[in-house]
This record gives sequence, C-alpha cells and structure tokens, in this order.
Amino acid sequence: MQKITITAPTLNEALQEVKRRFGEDVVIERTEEINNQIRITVTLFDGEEPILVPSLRNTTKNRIDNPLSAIRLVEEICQEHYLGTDFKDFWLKCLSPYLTLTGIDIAESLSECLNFEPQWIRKILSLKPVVFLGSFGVGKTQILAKVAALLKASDRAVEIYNLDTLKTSGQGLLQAYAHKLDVPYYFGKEAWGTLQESIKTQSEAVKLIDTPGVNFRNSEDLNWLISYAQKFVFDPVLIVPCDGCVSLAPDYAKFIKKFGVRHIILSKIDVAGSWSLPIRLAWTSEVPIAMVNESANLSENLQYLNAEKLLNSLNKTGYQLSQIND
Ligand SMILES: Nc1nc2c(ncn2[C@@H]2O[C@H](COP(=O)(O)OP(=O)(O)OP(=O)(O)O)[C@@H](O)[C@H]2O)c(=O)[nH]1
Ligand SMILES: [Mg+2]
Repeated sequence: MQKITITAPTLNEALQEVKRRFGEDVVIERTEEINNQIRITVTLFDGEEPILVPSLRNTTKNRIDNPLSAIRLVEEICQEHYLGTDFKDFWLKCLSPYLTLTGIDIAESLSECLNFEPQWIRKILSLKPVVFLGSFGVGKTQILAKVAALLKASDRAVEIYNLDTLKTSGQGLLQAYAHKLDVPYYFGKEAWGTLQESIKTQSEAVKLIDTPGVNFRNSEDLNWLISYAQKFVFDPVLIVPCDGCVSLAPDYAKFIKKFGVRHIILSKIDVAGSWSLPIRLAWTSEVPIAMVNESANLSENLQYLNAEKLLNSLNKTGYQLSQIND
C-alpha cells in the first residue's frame, strides 16, 4: 500500500489529476484545504495486499451450455430460496443477453440484479467512522472485531468505540478482542468524547463503532445517530443475517433509508437455509452487499462475495455448473 498526495487549486482539478495519474482504481483517503489549495491523499494498492481479496480477474467462471438449462437453474434457485416471482422475472430478463452460443454466464446476469462490493474493507476511510448497525444478535460485534483485525493486518491504525452500553453481560468480547489486537478501545460516554476529538483532528485511524441491537419496528433507540450525523459524516453498515425472515424485508428497507445505510454486510451464512432476506433486500434497496466471515469463526480468512460465489452458494441442489477457466 502506498500513500501519495496531490495538490491543486480546486477540488475538481485535484480529482482530475488523480484520475489522470492513477485511473479509477484508487482510494481517496482524505481531502484537505491547505493554504488555499486542495490536497488529496490517495492510497494505491498493489495486486497482493495483506487484506487479501483475491483477484476477481482470474477466478473460474460458472458456465452452462444449454439456454434451457440455464433458465431452469435460475427458476429453481428462485424457488428454492423463496426469492419471489418479481425477482425471478427480473433475473431472467438480465439473463437473456447472456444466453449466447459461446457460453452462458449466469453469474454475470446475477451481478446485474445485485450490487456487490468485495473490496469494501479496503475502501473504508479514516474520515468516516463506520457504524455497525443491526438487529439483536446478528453478528455486529463479531464482524466489527474481524474488520479491525483485517485492517490491523494491513497496517492501518484502528480505534474501536463501543456504544453498546445496554448489554447486561458487560463489554465482553469486543473489549477482550481490542486488547488482543492492541487497538485503542473506548466505551460509553468516554467513547463519545474521544470519537468527536478523533474526527475533529482528522486522525488517520479508522474508527469502528459498535452499537446495541435495534428493534426495526421501533428504531427510535438509534435517534442519537441521526442527530449526530448532522454534525459528522458516518458510514453506516447494516448487518443482515442470511437466516433472517424475509417478512422483515420491508422493515429492513425502511431502516436502510432512514439511516442512509451504505453497505449490507451478510452474516450467519453457515446457518442459512434460504437466502431470501438478504437477496430481496439488496435487490429492492440497491445497496451493495459484502461479507467478511462465513461463520462465527473469527480466525477464518476474509471471505469476499461476488456474483459467482453467491451463485455457487445458491446452487446447492440444482445443476452441476461446469467450471471453465477463463
Ligand atoms: N453460526 C454463526 N454464528 C454467528 C455468526 N456470527 C456471529 N455468530 C454468533 O452469534 C452470536 C451473536 O454474535 P454477536 O457478534 O455478539 O452479535 P451482535 O449483533 O453484536 O449481538 P448484540 O450486540 O447482542 O445485538 C454469538 O454467539 C456469535 O458467536 C455466524 O456467521 N455464524
Ligand atoms: Mg454486539
């Protein structure tokens, strides 16, 4: 990872220069005004970074050679996972241009139905504290701990703010984990003060905020976030359990809108029978989906999600997709 600064009289000129020199594949770490000039700090990643999201260019592609089989596979997946007729029709419409003689790419058609963000951890900015939101026991704290470990592994400074003061069992896992990772950890009122200071001073550290579980039908408990977000820019991510009930999708969707959720992070993939909640939610809300962990095991490698991987997970009982290396 390499950090480079570019200075120009205006933000637009600075951004143009960044694009000209580095193209689109660059992460803007921060923008500052210094002596009437705009300075942009960018982070460049090499192919093999410590946060290993395997290159998507060299992955194997799922292909199926017969258009009717492809259509049947999509129908079966939609039925098995209760994805709904409206989603199925949409997916089949996206699939039709891919029913070509040279190979049928079902994963590509799925990537037109849902937005994937396999690189989301890399794109976390120190200027925007990441707030982990979600219902009770969905895996917010586990995922935060995992993200902290991954960021540390790639030499980024991390601060953990635990705002879950309601837990009767105490600070538990997160405190212990922060200690183990040697990451600054703040709890409750102290966390608020330190967080504000850290934002104001534009500290380099990535700020990760844990929150108490919230009842989606009564999310007033989180109104502090809305009033706070008027002063500071947050990056709210919503943890959605794959085994969650699809009837909650409208409540989740309302929550996403109310809190300006930027990413859906999947949890409990190992215990999901049907993927209907996360898929319908990601489709209707158009918010990108990502994942970090496949199970409760914190020490497993980073798991990324793209259309191909999701297709493989969905296609548990259907056709054997032939693997062809590109
Ligand atoms: N099977 C499975 N269990 C998980 C996964 N992620 C977390 N868990 C378990 O689910 C339970 C809750 O995880 P937490 O990370 O504490 O969830 P949370 O959303 O922070 O919970 P609250 O703060 O109580 O709302 C723990 O027992 C975890 O071990 C997962 O991906 N798969
Ligand atoms: Mg928690």
